[in-house]
Amino acid sequence: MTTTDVRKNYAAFLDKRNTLISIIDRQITLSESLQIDTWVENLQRLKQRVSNESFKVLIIGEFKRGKSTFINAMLGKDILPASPIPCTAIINEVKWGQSPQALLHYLKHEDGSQKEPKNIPVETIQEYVVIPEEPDDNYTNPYEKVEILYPLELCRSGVEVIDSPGLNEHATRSQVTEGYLPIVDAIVFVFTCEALASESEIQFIEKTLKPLGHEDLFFVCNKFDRIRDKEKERVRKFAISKLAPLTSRGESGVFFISASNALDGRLEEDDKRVAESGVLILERELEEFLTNDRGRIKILEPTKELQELISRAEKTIPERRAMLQINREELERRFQEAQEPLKNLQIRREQITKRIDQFLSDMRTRICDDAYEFFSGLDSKIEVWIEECELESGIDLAKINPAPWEIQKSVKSQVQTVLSEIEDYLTSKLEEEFSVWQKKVLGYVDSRLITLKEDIDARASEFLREVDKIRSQISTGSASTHTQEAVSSIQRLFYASGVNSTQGASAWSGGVFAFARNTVLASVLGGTLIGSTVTILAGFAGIFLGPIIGLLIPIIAVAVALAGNELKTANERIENRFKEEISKKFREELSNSIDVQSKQVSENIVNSLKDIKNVIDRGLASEIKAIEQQIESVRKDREKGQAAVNEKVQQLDTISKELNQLKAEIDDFTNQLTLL
Ligand SMILES: Nc1nc2c(ncn2[C@@H]2O[C@H](COP(=O)(O)OP(=O)(O)O)[C@@H](O)[C@H]2O)c(=O)[nH]1
Ligand SMILES: [Mg+2]
Repeated sequence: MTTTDVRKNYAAFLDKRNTLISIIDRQITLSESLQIDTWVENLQRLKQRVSNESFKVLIIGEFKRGKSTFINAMLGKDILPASPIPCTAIINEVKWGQSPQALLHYLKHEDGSQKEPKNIPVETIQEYVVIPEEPDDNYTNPYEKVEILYPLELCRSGVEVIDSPGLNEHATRSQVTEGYLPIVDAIVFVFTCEALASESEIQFIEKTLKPLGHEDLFFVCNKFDRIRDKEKERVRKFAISKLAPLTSRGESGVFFISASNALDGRLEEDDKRVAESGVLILERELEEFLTNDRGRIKILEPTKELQELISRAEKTIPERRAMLQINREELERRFQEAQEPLKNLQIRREQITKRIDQFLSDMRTRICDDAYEFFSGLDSKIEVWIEECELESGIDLAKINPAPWEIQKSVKSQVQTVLSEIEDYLTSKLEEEFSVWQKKVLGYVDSRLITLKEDIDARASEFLREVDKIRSQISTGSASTHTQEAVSSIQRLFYASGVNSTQGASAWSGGVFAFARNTVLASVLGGTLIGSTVTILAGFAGIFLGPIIGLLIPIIAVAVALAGNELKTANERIENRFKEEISKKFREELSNSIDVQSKQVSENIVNSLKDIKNVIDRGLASEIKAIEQQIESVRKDREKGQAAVNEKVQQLDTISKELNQLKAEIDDFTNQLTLL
């Protein structure tokens, strides 16, 4: 199989996307002739969204598994630095660009501000994205990520690849968890065959990836070339037994490849070597998953939305015709009569948004109380954890240089090692504890949101009934009987608001509820929920640990002076003292910050739900505007005189025909999509 075969599905996807865009464009033109600007804006947003759709593939794994090499192999070019020493220091996003370009993004400042990204030559990214070989103590990385734009075939097909440094590092883990897991389409987890499926790797899959809704993982067992032929079968069996149960793809989700052979093969145009590297079958599966599973949703969702917008436009044609044809006095009388109901609509709109505000504020209070209780409960837990903590590293007094001027320095380096071990240990304990709590809270959030949704749905139905009544009153002089809508009232508002209905749905299910893919609401609203964010874990575990190190150094220095010959007992004493001190300090910091922490957590959760209000409000506003713009347009036409009116009536016939035509095309298009 050649590379071109592999890319066929991507091409088919792009074709579909372009077809959809061209239908949207035609609908924009029609809405412009109807002079309903609010529709034009919504359609333009829809078009923007469809045009920007890409497939985001996240590559994760621990250090030196061959992630960067694998990405280079997929791209067929040595773009990312790869090396035997831990190398990538920051996240790299590789995407399509006409000419090579690299944008270096800075980390946000504490006050939330961020410097403009810096444009750097692609050849120099090494200097920025690589950890120095001998970083000094104070080495910190000022960058958030680098965005690499490159004219690569795979990226032209709409694929974006994200390379992450090792998951071994807390900072990377949280950046990946918060920033990328909620938005990526596919995850490739890279292992090395030389040390397959370690405890920490499995933990990350079970504790983080799966709860966030990523069931269909791709597992790559890399460096298969390093395994002796006679052991290959055994390794294969072992990997499958460990990994297949962790992905919904089962055995066919586990791949054995040599990324370096794949890369060299591509660079040397040696098809045989590429084929033997095992990378082709993986690429094909990935492509099928992206274009079929993910791609279908990416096209189908906006298609449904467009269908709804087209039928909305269709409904106004007879209304518009009637308004152009009745006598002038009668029309003005109806417009005047509509003023009061229109004002009432505005009031209803405000009531609905106030209701949502109130709801969110109640929720904030309740979550804050709950968080307070959670944080308070940590105190006794931390004590136990620290007691149970078995250190691998330790303080060895014998290795401490007793020369007075050296003590500080040699103690410091030992303390640092122990401290970072304890930090990792506590961090993972806290993360675990927090994720259990988070699940509980989000369960609560979800159930409250269902209630809110029912409430708003009822109010929205009333609102929309009112909208339809006004429209009919203006065009026919009497209120029509309400026709059954094909979509729910909330859905109609999502469409009218111009936001992605999946975004809307994810707002409902809680921005925080990244595993909302599996929630009740998700099934109520349909669609796959992407674009939600898990913000509440942010920066939580690391905060207490900062100032401890300074406190500990003197303790140890004193102990060293006292230890004399009894080194062994002294060591034990020191370690216990050390743990005690950390535990004390840690709990102290915690109890000082409980207030702030619980406020922060509840604030974060509620903030991520604010979209609900904005989306609904925009939908409500758009419905009102559409009526006003319709009236405005009719008025203008009538002011221009009878000839203009006649012309408009004729134009309406053409528009109506074109709408019919579009509708037929899009039905056809949808059928093709669902047949795929
Ligand atoms: N033998 C062998 N070495 C590999 C393979 N893939 C990567 N490597 C080497 O492993 C080291 C780490 O690779 P890198 O891509 O930087 O790993 P990362 O830290 O996961 O991004 C480099 O020296 C690579 O050349 C492979 O499939 N086979
Ligand atoms: Mg790397």
